[in-house]
Amino acid sequence: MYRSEALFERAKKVIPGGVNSPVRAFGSVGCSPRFIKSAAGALVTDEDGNSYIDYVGSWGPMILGHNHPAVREAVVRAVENGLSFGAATENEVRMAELVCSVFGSVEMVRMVNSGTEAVMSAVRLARGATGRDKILKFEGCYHGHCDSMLVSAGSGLMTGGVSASAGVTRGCAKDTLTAAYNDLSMAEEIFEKNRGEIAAVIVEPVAANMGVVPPREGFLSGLRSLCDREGALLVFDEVITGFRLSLGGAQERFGVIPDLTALGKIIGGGLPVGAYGGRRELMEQVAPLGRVYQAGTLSGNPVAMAAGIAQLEHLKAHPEVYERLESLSARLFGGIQRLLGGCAAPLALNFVGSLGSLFFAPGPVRNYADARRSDTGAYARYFRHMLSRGIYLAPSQFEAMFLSASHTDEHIDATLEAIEDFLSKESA
Ligand code: HOZ
Repeated sequence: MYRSEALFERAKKVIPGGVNSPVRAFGSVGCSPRFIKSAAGALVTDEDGNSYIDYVGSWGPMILGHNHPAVREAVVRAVENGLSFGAATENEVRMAELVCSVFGSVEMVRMVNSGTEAVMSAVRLARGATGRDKILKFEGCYHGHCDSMLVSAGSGLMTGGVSASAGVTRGCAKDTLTAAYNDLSMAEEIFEKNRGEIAAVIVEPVAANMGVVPPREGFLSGLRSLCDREGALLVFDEVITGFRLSLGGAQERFGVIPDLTALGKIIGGGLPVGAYGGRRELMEQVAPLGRVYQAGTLSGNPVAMAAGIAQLEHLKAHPEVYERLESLSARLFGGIQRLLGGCAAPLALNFVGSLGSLFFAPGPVRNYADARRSDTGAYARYFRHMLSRGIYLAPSQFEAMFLSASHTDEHIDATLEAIEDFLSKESA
């Protein structure tokens, strides 16, 4: 038995499903998860010594590649000074200054420990600031696992074939309204029916948890105008897009400015960090200045701050990282597009910058209903074929492919070759 398989058997006895986050269980791709021992650059290596070209990148944060020396060295230096103080530190100030300097819409920011916490806190702040209860979210967008966001959610819920989690009270779910992604008129109708009751619209500016679904022209700016007209706040969940689609996130790339921004993953350089921020007068409503309570012993943890600062400073000092990501994206996704041109199977490719998804569905894929038409059995075959060729993709149709600055043209060409072989095998 392979070591990964043996570990999975042991894990299943003591961890629900053998994993600490559902998608990792490989449940929808028909094989058992690879247990990862180490990672460097664009490669991950499993417990059996197999190395793979990695397109998961820890689900986003490894924008520079795994174990980047600048980040690793900053962590080692920080560890020498202690692990957690539960007290204010200079690095928290540096981190906040850094985030405010790259996100034009963020004048003040609060550090938390994950994207889930960032969203949960931003939603609470939106409710506290507006005195309204309801939140509008979009089907298939995933905003972490706080109760109010587990309604029509993407990511692992889609893989598991459900759209809502058990354990969320009806009372909580009734305040979460949902519209189809990219459907501005549906959002407008919902506002009409709930006039004066919606605190905020929360959206992934590029949806990346039902596979990647870009916003239609005018969708994000339409949401901005709608929120302004209705006195609601616009919250961008940039946990995946922040610092990735450009240094200033999707809001910079698309030129639409939210009231509040939730950040996660990338901001920790690989350690558990999230953050939420926005305009000063909103953020001043957070305790201890205001009446919206949010706290955490490990928030602003010194080791996590050191990792995050190192990664963000590197990104800020090296704008060529973004040029590189765009050129890798053109090579990979342009290459896949060309392969699809010669292929009769119903496949659709969506991508924005260094994020993309190949859907085993007839295109276009513009929302949850379109994504749901995917042939997940075909994705599972594709996943296993790619894994056998040394390429590690997201173990679900409904997640993204993440490029890092450590991928090379050779990695991309090997990936394209494996995809081409898969497509010709499937059509034979
Ligand atoms: N929900 C995450 C992807 N959108 C997966 C997290 C993980 O398994 O680490």
